[in-house]
Amino acid sequence: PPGVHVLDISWFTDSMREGKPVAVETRHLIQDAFEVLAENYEFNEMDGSCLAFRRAASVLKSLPMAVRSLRETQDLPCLGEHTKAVMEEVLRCGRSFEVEKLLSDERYQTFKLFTSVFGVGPKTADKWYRGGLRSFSEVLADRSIHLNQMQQIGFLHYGDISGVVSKAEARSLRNIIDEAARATTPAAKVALTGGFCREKEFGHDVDFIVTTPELGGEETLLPKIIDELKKQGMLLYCDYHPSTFDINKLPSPKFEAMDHYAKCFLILRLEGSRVEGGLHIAEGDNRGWRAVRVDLVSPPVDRYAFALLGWSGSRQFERDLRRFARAKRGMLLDNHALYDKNKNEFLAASTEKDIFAHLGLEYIEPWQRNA
Ligand code: TTP
Ligand code: MN
Ligand code: MN
Ligand code: MN
Repeated sequence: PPGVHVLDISWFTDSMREGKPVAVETRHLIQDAFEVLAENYEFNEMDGSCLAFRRAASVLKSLPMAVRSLRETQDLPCLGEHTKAVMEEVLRCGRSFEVEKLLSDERYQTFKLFTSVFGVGPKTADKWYRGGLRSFSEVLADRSIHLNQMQQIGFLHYGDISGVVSKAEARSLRNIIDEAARATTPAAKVALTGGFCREKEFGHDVDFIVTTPELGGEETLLPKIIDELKKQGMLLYCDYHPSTFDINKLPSPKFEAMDHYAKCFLILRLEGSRVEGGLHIAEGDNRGWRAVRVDLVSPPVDRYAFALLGWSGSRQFERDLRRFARAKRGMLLDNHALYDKNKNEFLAASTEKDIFAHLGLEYIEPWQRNA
């Protein structure tokens, strides 16, 4: 009803008690429809429209109950004409014809397939699609195509990497990274971040922040850990990016989503684990191991809180937090720092709680950040 705030759940719970029928399924139908549309905009590199649908999906996700009529959404933020039209269709017909058309669209299907390969983005997918290619076998048979190392490894381990990573696997990897870090740098600290620190059951990779208590100690940390993993025969692929972080260059004119810390995107061989029902293109099936994606980032210890908040995600939560900081507080937040434009100064923080406090927000735990 008018005047009900998006976060006020009493109205929804009241209608539940009155026993009104609630289409729980509809909620997923709408969110899935939004995701397909967002994805298609991503394929077409229409970032604005893509974000609009992701944001709308995130607003619906934040509601305690499914939306039952368009009228209920009139006070919700971030819902535009197009999103509302899709919603109305799903509420009325149980499906969206625009989405169904996309799902059976050859271009959408092919982009979805190609971009599911590690190292293949919309640009490469577009090139292959325009070259008339529609399947992996066509791509792999085409002699005019040069696959870079990332894409080669992406095809090689396709079945494993496109499968989900479980919590148990994340735990094993935590021990492995812990040991590799401490074997080379006894004082090293390892923290689980990304989706698994938000207590998600499954992920597409496992993310860690590693640092040392002493400033500067982080500079050699990642290369050492990578060497150690290699020595143990676990390293299948490593894309290492040295730090480009320069404290004197803050604030950057445009606070960015990507950060300047040393980081590596890895594919590790995890023993005693396998992907159920994975589609293996180039590997035998009788293995006692699987390939798994791992990200490591190593900020200097005095930047730790900002790096942790940035890497804890979700991406949508990060976007919204930054937008809130800018629009409502006149502050710039990124993975490196918080800058107060009113006072023209940086605000120091040694914990995530400090950052929430600077922003005048109640602290919320990572599992509450699954926007
Ligand atoms: P992801 O690992 O992509 O996402 P996720 O862990 O939330 O979900 P999943 O892996 O299960 O799909 O990214 C984790 C966070 O790291 C995300 O909030 C964005 C952030 N990030 C950066 O801040 N800088 C970077 O360079 C990268 C690669 C990620
Ligand atoms: Mn992740
Ligand atoms: Mn992801
Ligand atoms: Mn990641």
